Amino acid sequence: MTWKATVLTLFPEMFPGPLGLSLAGKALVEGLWSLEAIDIRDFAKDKHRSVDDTPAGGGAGMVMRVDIAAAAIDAAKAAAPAESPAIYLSPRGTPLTQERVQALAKGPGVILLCGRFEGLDQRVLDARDIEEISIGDYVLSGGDLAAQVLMDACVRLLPGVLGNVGTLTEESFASGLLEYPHYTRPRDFEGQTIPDVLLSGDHEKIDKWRREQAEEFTKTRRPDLWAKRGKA
Ligand code: 58G
Repeated sequence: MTWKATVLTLFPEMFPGPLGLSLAGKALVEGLWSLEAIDIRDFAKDKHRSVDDTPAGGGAGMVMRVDIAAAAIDAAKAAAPAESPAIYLSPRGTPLTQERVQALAKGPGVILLCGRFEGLDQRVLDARDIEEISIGDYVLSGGDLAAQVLMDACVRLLPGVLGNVGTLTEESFASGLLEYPHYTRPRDFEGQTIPDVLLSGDHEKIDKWRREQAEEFTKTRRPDLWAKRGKA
């Protein structure tokens, strides 16, 4: 069974989008993963095919209806591999981490519910065992781009997609440090040269320099990561 992303969206034409290109796109064509975009509007009941309604308690904007979302989730669960977790992309969710991405990539796939409007009726999350995940502390106009970010992070880890070149990068992130800086030719760019140590051929010195650079970047840019390095 190949890893499958089952996406519930009001804009199925957004998929595969960028995931149809480059490494993910090649892997999709090769059958290393699969994607099914299901149109939430197909589960609307009235002749206008409406999926949203005004918020209880008043306020601006519209809310995605619980009955429509629940029917869409039920259809996705039937179309997805057994044990695929259902995820709602939301700024209120648990922050997505590389560790969670690794776990999702090892599983059978994901069901991704993409919200629009002001969000989803709360009751569907509780009624259908849906996990909430956030890709960062900002608000998007729809969950679709967040779903694509999550899928991209998973797909590049699937066997055969990136080969082994990803492994070291993953380990470096898993170790809790940011990546060291990279260089390639030319040796001199507008007076900025490649650090001599990288041209020395001394791999012990190079490893030490890279580790120091990674630590320095992490300390200054991500004190939160630096504070919990080595833990967990
Ligand atoms: C406030 C506004 C709450 C995921 C909109 C919920 C989805 C950010 C992320 C929403 C998203 C993220 C409707 C549009 C969810 C709904 C969606 N924004 N940070 N927007 O992962």
